[in-house]
Amino acid sequence: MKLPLFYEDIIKILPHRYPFLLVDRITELELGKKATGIKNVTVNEAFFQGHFPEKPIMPGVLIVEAMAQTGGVLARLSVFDEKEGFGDSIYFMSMDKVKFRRPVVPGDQLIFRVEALRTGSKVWKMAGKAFVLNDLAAEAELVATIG
Ligand code: BDE
Repeated sequence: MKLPLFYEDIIKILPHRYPFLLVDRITELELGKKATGIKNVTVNEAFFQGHFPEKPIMPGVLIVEAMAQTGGVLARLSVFDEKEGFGDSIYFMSMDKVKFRRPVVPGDQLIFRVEALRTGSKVWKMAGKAFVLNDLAAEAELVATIG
């Protein structure tokens, strides 16, 4: 697969659209193993209108959502089959050990690193970390089911 994956590629893999598509680019991908995604956070994000009107901070739950979307790209491409095409939809079933380590603000570039901990045809467990430069902004373990 030719990297990076751009917006036009990502919308063929994920069903998410504005204002809920939260990964701009996939820069690294090892099928069945790990992926790196990027989101450039600007002051124009819809969610900054309300979170918070005088103090723009990216909602931590959306950082985890963006991390999960990066994991969704990894899982969906990993179960791609020459004959069958993409696997069925991916649904996230649980998230554990979620930590918000530092605020994410306009101008930050978020880098999501997602690693598969356990893979299968039905259940995927992934570890995700969201960085701004070298600072850990959030982390979580994500469990998704395919089908
Ligand atoms: C958020 C996530 C992880 N670590 C730190 C933070 C954080 O600094 N949140 N700050 C929220 C915040 C909200 C409003 Br309203 C406000 O006026 C200010 Br002064 C804040 O720091």
